[in-house]
Amino acid sequence: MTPEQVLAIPPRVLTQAQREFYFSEGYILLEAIIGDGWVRKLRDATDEMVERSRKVTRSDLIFDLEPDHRPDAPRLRRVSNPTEHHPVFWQYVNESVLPDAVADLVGPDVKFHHSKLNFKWSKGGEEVKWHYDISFWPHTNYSPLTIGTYLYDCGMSQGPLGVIPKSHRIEPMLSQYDDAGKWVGCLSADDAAALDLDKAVYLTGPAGSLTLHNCRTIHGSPRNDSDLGRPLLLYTLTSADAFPYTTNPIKPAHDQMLVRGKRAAFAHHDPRPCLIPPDWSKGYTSIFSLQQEEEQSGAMM
Ligand SMILES: O=C(O)CCC(=O)C(=O)O
Ligand SMILES: [Fe+2]
Repeated sequence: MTPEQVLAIPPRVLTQAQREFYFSEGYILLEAIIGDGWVRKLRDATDEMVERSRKVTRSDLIFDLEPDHRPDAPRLRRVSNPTEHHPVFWQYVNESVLPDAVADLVGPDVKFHHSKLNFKWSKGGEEVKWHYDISFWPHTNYSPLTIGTYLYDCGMSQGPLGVIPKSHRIEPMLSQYDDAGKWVGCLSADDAAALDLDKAVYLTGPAGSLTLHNCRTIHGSPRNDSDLGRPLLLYTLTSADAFPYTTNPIKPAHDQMLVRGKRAAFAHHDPRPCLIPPDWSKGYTSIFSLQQEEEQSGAMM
């Protein structure tokens, strides 16, 4: 659906002004929209995942670990596909207000693409450099968006998600390959320096806040040198009429399942070209490993 078609349908949870803001700016922050009940369940499920990680010594398909992760002092970068590893993460994306908020931005038929739980551990959780998501997993249109849920309060010192307003409109798309043609998954230093970085908006908020950014919106997040961790639970959802045309890099079991509405009868195609990733069927390295230039062949996001 086009933004105009989406906006013509009465909203479920957002105001019309919030929807218009998202389409104009490429992001929106919904402060403390998730109730305490869900926040508690998500924190407990996250704690269980951290407990399980104590037995893991090197990054694998589920756990992406910082190099100094230890059984008695876990340091996780990411849990991939959390919806497959704890039922609460799948219940949340189906039964909470989250998919209703997304339906207000992509239309009533909403599909799951993937999920991940990014930690940004206290005292050294790594920076995520400026990048946009869609060229990791191109789709027939630009409805895909990523929703972050803050499980705890996130202030400036915890490495909040930062977005560049209106960057989803940049044409043509900037490259995420280096000068030698190697995929780096982020903008070059020159392209990043040419952005309006002083206009970056850092999405800080209390526990239960949602960050929503469009798949073309340039975003990143600073290091977390504070004493508090910053678990950020991320889901990528799309309009049901958006179809991926490259391999899903992390092969989620729930890929393409509907979380609201019905299956699309027709694919919607946006004519604007999309930067293509490397062939993920040959292996995928997480954005963290990639951006920190670590060799972890086979490690998955
Ligand atoms: O964890 C973050 O701050 C952002 C991560 C992100 O943008 C991504 O994984 O694509
Ligand atoms: Fe991203």
